Amino acid sequence: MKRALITGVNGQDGSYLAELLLENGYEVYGLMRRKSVVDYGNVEHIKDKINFIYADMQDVVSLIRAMRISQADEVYNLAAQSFVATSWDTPCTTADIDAVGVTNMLEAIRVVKPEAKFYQASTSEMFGKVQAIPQTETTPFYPRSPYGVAKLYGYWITKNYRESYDMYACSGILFNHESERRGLEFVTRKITNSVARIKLGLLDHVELGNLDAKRDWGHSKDYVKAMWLILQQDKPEDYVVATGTTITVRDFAKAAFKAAGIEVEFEGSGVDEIAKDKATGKVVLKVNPKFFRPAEVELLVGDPSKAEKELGWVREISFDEMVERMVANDLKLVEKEIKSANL
Ligand code: F7E
Repeated sequence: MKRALITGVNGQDGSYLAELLLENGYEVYGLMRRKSVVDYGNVEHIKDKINFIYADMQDVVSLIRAMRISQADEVYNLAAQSFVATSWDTPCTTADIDAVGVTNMLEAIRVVKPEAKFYQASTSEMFGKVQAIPQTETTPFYPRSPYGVAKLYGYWITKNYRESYDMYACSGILFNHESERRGLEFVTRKITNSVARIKLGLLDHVELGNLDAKRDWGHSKDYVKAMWLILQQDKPEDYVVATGTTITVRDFAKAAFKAAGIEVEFEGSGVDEIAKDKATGKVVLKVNPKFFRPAEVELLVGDPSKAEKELGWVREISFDEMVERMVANDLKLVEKEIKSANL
């Protein structure tokens, strides 16, 4: 039986990956940070099948302990301060976790079990102000946020440990991936949850930032399969994981409203842009500059050819299906909320 250690196990990706590894007969270990209230997050439904170890990415001793306990054959480093906007508020913590934290994990592996395979959750945010379209494994990086800069360190230190110590250490450069389990602060889930609230009468309108930003959006469940495949190869290499298509935030919102049966039309521009419900004329979306970022990543679109060819990775959930699933899930959650509050 293979043993896997997942950092960030209770996040969106950690939960889908834990499900996948359990289905494949792995013994799964997950890092937990101590909090006064225990929160299993997205793994509540499988918490009895996961061996939790208290540890912290900023505490290398705790990571060494986690490696000793788990004796992991595969380590998936998904723990991160992953919200780009917050990285301007907490740049140092972001660097401690997303950059130095990677070295901490690699050192723990090197000390306890150097033959263990290591997956680093690298990100399309490293491409930032893109130097080529679409972005591939050889596109130069130009990060645009403290998050992107920290992640770039994580990418390079992973490559460096591979080259310095001959470790099986590699990165998946994953483009945006979303799901029903996405945190509410990310734009996709903020939109689908707000759409559900608008549809069910709990909210007038949603306020968003830059509607022109373009992202390459896939479903997390498909992307964790790529993580696993990356660690099943003969040679450790880095891979771009993406859909190859790009969509604006505006069009994501349009698709989400449509999935809830609301046709919207946009009018105005810049900070005055709004969207109205075509049937009622009511304003359901406004722009609020509060959500603009100090530096923006305007366009991301990845080329997944290498992953498709070498890993045999295929994406199964289309953009439309993903949006429909997210909206249906949020409608259900909001209905439940209404029932339990007797609204
Ligand atoms: O923003 C724009 C915002 O926060 C997407 C993380 O998983 O993917 C994610 O990073 C876009 C940006 O994700 C709002 O300005 C407009 O252009 O959903 P997001 P992200 O920054 O792309 C990468 C691959 C990661 O690695 C990250 O960890 O949407 N936007 N209006 C907004 N964004 C938010 N959050 N809220 C708004 O109201």
